This record gives sequence, C-alpha cells and structure tokens, in this order.
Amino acid sequence: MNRRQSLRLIAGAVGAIAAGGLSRSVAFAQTAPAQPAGPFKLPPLGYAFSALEPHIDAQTMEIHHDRHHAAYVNNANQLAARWPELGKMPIEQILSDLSKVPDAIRTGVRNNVGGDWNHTFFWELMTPGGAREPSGDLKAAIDSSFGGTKEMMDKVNAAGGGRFGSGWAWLVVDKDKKLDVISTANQDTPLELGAKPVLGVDVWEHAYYLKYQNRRADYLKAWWNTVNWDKAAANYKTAKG
Ligand code: MN3
Repeated sequence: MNRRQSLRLIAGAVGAIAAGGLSRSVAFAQTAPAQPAGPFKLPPLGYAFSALEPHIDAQTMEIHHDRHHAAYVNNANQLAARWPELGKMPIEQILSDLSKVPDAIRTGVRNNVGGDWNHTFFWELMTPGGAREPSGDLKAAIDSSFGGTKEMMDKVNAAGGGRFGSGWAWLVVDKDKKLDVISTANQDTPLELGAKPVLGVDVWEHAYYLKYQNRRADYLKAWWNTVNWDKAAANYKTAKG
C-alpha cells in the first residue's frame, strides 16, 4: 500500500463511520495516533496489532507502529518545515539521492524519512494471510541466485544476525537487476545503493525485544512466518522494472 492508497483507506473508514456502517476495514482499524501537521503521514497498519501472533506479539506491533514509526513521521514533518522541498519530492527520489538534501538536515532526512519508508515497506510485507512461499518468477530467480528458498533465507538471517547494533536485512534487486542479500545500518535504505527491496526485516531491538529479548536469531526465524509472498512477488516485479 502506498501513501495515497493509505489515505484513501483512512478516508474510506471515516466515511463508513459517518454513514453508521461498520465495514471489515473499520473493524480492523486501529486507534490511530494523532496525525501531525505536515506532508508525511503515518499509514494505518492495515491489520490488527495481534494479527502476526504468535510470531510477533501485539504489544511489540503497537509500540513499533504507533510510537516508533510515528516518531519518524513526526521528525520528518519537522524537517519538512525547515526545507519545504522535502514534502514535495517523491520519497523514493529523496532517498535515492541524499546529496540533493541540504547538509544541515541530511542526517535527519536519512534517519527519519528513511525510517518512515522502511517501516511502511515492512508493514505491507507482513500479513496474516497471503502466499506462504515464493512462486513463479521470484522463485525461479531465488533458485538461480541462491540455490533455493532455504539458502536465500539463511543468507537474510545471517545478514540480519550479523548487523551490529541496529539496522535491516534485505533481499534486493541490485543495480545490475540481480537478486542479492544486503544489510543496512540504522534507517539507511537500499535505495541509496541503487537497489530495490523485495523483502526486508527490521532487526532493531524494538522490533523483537519484548518477546525475544536478546535472541535475534529466534525472531528472524519466526519472522518468515509473517511474510506475504504475494507482496514480495509484486515488489520483485516492480524492482525488475
Ligand atoms: Mn523499526
């Protein structure tokens, strides 16, 4: 779901409430945090906080979405108040070339606009439904690049497990249109490397510590149960261009 679709979803939910109806989307809607003024908006999660149980617990999801992601959005809006161009450019364009961002706010943009983009990607990749394993073109590419799905998953788990401190592990289409596994620090995105993500997993402690404490490997193993491979296939198609 992109930002525009997210806004449509909110608009639709508000309309349904106004009409006195309780649609499925409203039944799933969370109590959204207050939306900040500014061009960046916190997208709704699209499913219940508890939807990814037992793999990711509801409290982690609520804090992660409503506080951590919301903080990146709030900070991005404060940066947009200082440099209005930020709110006018497509977010992927900003993150693909941070050299265009003024020096004084570049680190803030990297961390907070990056954090907003990474988390939106992450929420959309996870689902209580959807395909449970890769198929079609994506499966063929995974098999040819890594020798199989399990081998690819092992590489992502190693990249996430090996990330010192905070960051992300990604399956990407690199700038040569080949599948690769990479890790980025903090809220750095694959976009500035010229890579487009197919899937990505947040390995910041806030993503798993309440349930898994220091056992990041156990979180990574469980996380695969939340991946919607239909969404990963769509990401792959977009990334291949
Ligand atoms: Mn996070």
